[in-house]
Amino acid sequence: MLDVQNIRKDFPILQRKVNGKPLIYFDNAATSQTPQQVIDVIVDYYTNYNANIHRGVHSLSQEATDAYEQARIKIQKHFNAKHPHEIIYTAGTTHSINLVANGFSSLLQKGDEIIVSALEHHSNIVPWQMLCERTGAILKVIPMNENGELILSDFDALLNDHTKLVFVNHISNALGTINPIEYIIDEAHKVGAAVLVDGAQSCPHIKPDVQALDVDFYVCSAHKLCGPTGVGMLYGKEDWLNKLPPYQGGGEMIAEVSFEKTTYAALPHKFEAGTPNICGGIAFGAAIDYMNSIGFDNIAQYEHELLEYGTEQLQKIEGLKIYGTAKEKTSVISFNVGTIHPYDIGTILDKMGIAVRTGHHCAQPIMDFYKIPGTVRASFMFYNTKEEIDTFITALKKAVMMLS
Ligand code: 7TS
Repeated sequence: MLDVQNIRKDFPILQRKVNGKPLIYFDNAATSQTPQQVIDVIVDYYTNYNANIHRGVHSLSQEATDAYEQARIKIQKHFNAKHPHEIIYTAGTTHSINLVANGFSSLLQKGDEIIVSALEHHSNIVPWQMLCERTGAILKVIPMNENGELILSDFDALLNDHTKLVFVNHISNALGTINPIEYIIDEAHKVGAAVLVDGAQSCPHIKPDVQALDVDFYVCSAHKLCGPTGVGMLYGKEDWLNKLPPYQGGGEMIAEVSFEKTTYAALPHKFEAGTPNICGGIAFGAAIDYMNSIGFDNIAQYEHELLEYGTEQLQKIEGLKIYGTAKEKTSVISFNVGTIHPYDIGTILDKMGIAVRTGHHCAQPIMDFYKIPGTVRASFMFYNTKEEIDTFITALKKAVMMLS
């Protein structure tokens, strides 16, 4: 059982008012809030040991390097990667995906096939389209059903000897569907394809074991799991990371440079050109510590209760339709009420201190599937409460009355 009232005290932002009303933050799928424990780590870094890493003999530089590399080990242990050098710091999920897509440019040939799912965020569609343009590879899509679940028999039918890569998110940001990644990874491996799992939405709810999953690449952003923005990670199996060429050239990623020839640094530095987000990396580690102190089983159980309660209450509102009713889903509820535009609902809710996301959620193909311009999306995190859901429902009813 979570002591939610105590947990809420860790998040200073939850004390503030918005438009004169206590903030109710239901936009967690876009970004999560930051606990004091992580804020303290950020303040401590800039107050006491801000310095560039891996290049100074002085104490500050060594302290910063140690903290940054310790955080990498925390991330490695959390995701159960075999080696710390299989964890590449990036600016976030989008950066991680682009790094892999860019690397595959030199490994693919015309006619090779890449499979993505119908449930992807734009960041897991566009880089692969760009890769196809560069290489002549062909993009195929696993379709979804009305509930927002992938149709696995169609996935099976898409796989063949030409399939080189499969990309799928672990959890859909627009609908909350939890995808059967174990099955997808196993089947893709049977035809020799590599699999990248986009964990942007799963990392705050599930603790994945990348070795048990046998996944080739797993990516996520720190800001989704109570860490800062502008930092994330790419996990890649050592063999794959060695095969991929560097993404960006610059300092830190080289072994030796001359005008005739440059050799690259070993993993992970080969992919970490330039001065990184040092403080962000350290705070990413602190965020993982924080999430683990709460416990992922506790988080999943409590958020599931919020999902069930929220769904039940929303379904009582006349004309409300929920998009995404997969059997396996996380605490994301996407909906519309009648023909009211989602943006109008979001604007009125904001006046009442309630933050939800409205629009296509960077997943336009999903909106096209349902033939809608967008949805209102409420996404819950372990620091939200049933009382907040009650206030949200009352506010939503008011908004619907005003707009009908
Ligand atoms: N993949 C998924 C599944 C996501 O939900 C997001 C962000 C990304 C990739 C991109 O992550 P970034 O950290 O690189 O931006 N999703 C959302 C969202 O649902 N609302 O705002 C951002």
